[in-house]
Amino acid sequence: MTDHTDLPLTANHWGTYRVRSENGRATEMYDFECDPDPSPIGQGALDVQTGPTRITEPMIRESWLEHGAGAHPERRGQEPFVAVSWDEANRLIADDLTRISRDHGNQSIYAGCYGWASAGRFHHAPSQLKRFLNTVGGFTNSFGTYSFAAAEAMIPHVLGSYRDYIATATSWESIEGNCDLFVAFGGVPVKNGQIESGALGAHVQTRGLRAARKAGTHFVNIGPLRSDMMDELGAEWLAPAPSTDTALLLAIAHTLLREGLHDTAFLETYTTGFDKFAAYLSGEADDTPKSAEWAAPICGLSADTIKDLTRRMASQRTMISVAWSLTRQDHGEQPYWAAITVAAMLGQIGTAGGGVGFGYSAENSIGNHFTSLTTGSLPQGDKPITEFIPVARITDMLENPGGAYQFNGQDRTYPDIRMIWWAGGNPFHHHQDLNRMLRAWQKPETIITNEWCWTAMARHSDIVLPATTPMERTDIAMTQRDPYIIAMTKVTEPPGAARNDYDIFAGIAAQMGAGEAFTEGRDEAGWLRWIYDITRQRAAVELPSLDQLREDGYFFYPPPERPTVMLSDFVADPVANALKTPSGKIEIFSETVDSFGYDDCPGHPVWREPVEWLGNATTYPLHMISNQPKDKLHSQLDHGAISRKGKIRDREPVTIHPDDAGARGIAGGDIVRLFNDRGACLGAAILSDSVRAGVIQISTGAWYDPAEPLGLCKHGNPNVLTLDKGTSRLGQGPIAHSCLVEIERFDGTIPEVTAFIPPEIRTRG
Ligand SMILES: Nc1nc2c(c(=O)[nH]1)N[C@H]1C(S)=C(S)[C@@H](COP(=O)(O)OP(=O)(O)OC[C@H]3O[C@@H](n4cnc5c(=O)[nH]c(N)nc54)[C@H](O)[C@@H]3O)O[C@H]1N2
Ligand SMILES: Nc1nc2c(c(=O)[nH]1)N[C@H]1C(S)=C(S)[C@@H](COP(=O)(O)OP(=O)(O)OC[C@H]3O[C@@H](n4cnc5c(=O)[nH]c(N)nc54)[C@H](O)[C@@H]3O)O[C@H]1N2
Ligand SMILES: [Mo]
Repeated sequence: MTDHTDLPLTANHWGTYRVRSENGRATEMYDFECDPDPSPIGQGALDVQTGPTRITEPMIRESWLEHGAGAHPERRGQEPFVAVSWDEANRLIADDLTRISRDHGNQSIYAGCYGWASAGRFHHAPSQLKRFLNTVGGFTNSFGTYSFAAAEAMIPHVLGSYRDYIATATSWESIEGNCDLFVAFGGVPVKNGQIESGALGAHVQTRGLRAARKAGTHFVNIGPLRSDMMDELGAEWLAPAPSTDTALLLAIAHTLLREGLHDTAFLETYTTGFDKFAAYLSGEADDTPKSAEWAAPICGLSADTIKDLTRRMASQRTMISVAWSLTRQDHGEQPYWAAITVAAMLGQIGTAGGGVGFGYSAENSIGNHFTSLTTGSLPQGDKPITEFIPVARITDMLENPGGAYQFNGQDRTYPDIRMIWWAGGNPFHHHQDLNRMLRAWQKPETIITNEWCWTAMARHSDIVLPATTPMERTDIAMTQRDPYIIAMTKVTEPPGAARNDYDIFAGIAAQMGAGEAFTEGRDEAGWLRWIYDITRQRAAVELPSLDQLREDGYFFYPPPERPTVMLSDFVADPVANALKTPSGKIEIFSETVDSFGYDDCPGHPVWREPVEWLGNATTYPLHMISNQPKDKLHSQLDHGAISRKGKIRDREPVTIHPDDAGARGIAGGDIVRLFNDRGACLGAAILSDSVRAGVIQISTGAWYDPAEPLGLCKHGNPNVLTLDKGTSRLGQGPIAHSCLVEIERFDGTIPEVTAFIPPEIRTRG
């Protein structure tokens, strides 16, 4: 193997790479020498650094420029843009911000700005935007993530924190040789473990899985896709109907209770409220015992299968993994609460290889062995405004200014939004029911986006500010959940007038007389030093100087000597290490949650029928799973070579069970139309029995590509079909995975995919 260790490093959420550049352009990327299992996703970045999809000048939508803010909002996404200078863009933005702030107050500016942006501690676009707006009066923020909003609201009531237990998942080293039975709801999808938010040095998921298997762990993959578990693990596959995991977990709990297989000593010492939950399980509370016989028709598994699995879980060291996807379904709070409860009944929480884990391989850190390091970051400044919405309630907010809603025990009202500003995210990728969102999109007077490429979000904005990519800037990649600290090097020049997000905001701040407040007199180098110094002060071992880090390229932050076991401190001493819950214990019944009085999320785990699932499927008989793509991160690099290679006839592949395809006359490679009352999209059929009958799978990430008739995406973005509704009043999380559709062969003239052709751009003569 050729040695490329003399080349500079760059990093992104999918890994670290060495980059060769010629004449100021990146030409070649090589896998990082410390990574035993590098991801190909990064290679997709090379061919799109320049070219037609790249935005190289500030752009303003024609009507907005000619007639001012609020002009013809219905033309967003259809009208040409006019290229302008930075001076003009800065002046127009400064004037409009001043106007909106004066006339409507800064809470009318929505900059919740959810999105993954790029790795690099300083050039993190959403942090830059939020800091900037805080220096000029503030904005309405968002709370939580699309990844697991339901758990972020729910689990603090149960375990005292959710994030703490994401960061301390029992590591693969503890599972290897200790875990007999690994029961994975949603599998252990190594396609997802390619990613770590904020970058990673070494991919460890396949190695961890293989080591566990070799040491004797038996894997059970519970979910709609056989491919959620590597074939070589020889996993048993159980495929309940999607969105019914809670019923299955309740039946496991019921069986444990009825057969006396539960650990009463553990429940007594470490939990509270089991009696109330037991009354629900046994049917004492509502006349419905949550038995295996009860769950069998709901899940589509036999009662014997459920009981057999339960007995095996009780007789061996068992790890329960619950994929993050389980939170992105209707009542997504429940599967997590129920899984923690079952793990508590098994009494193995805190033991090596036993207990519960939140989403093994959802990202590379889950199961990785590392010491948490709270790194420095760009300060967001004082917050003049504390208004927020739960992140996935954006359309509700736009439709309903002043409208009342509930969230995690709070009675709240939606602000009246006049301006939206996004940097580092793409709601046309991430949000549900895009046709509904598009209608609401007409509400704001001004929509501004910082982007480097012509995503649907950029196209549907009034003002587009051209940003840089990681290879075009100097930074430090480091995160709390990966042991590698990477010195990112600028290896190429930004094209045209593209600027770092930092410089974009510094320019507008200067225009508004807030330049000094935003920059504090620091440039990129100054902030990097500032952020790194703070990180060094917080580190448990001496970190190299910044100059030394740059010379070495990276630093490996030593992991703890002993493998991590989640909640082992609490189990060793539940008094000294009490949880941050009201009782200090695991709350199987939560007085707090009960006091909210929500019937869609009462005081203990419950089964509530999802709004859409196979159990109520009539007009639209198929359950659509729109999971994470294996060849990109969300919509990022969909225009790059790696993602485009995965498409069939330019469309996103749709996996269908051969029986479902046969019944509809669909053959492999056919262009198909997926539809329901909310919208439709095209895709290309793959027939496979690795998907459960009655379920179709289409990954997210195809750039939204609307066509006439309105409501159709030509390319395959599943979010034209998904339902936009909160998980419950507690979490208000997104429910993308609870969605019914129908599918048919598309026999019409197949429209060209135009998502990668930029909008019309006019230059002023
Ligand atoms: N149907 C369905 N929908 C889903 C999901 C699902 O499972 N099913 N999953 C959900 C989940 S878990 C998530 S996390 C979301 C993800 O949703 P997002 O995080 O919004 O998706 P990304 O495509 O990562 O968007 C990041 C954007 O930032 C831009 N960007 C990158 N670097 C920079 C930079 O330095 N500066 C600027 N200005 N821009 C930059 C990229 O070009 C990209 O357009 O999607 C959610 N949506
Ligand atoms: N390559 C790649 N990796 C990624 C990402 C990416 O975009 N690309 N995104 C990252 C992000 S932001 C996140 S949040 C994580 C998300 O991690 P996850 O939430 O785990 O991701 P998904 O791929 O949506 O879901 C995993 C599997 O859960 C199964 N599943 C869906 N619904 C159900 C259900 O009701 N019951 C059961 N038992 N199983 C179900 C599906 O078969 C699916 O393949 O992935 C991260 N990793
Ligand atoms: Mo996510």
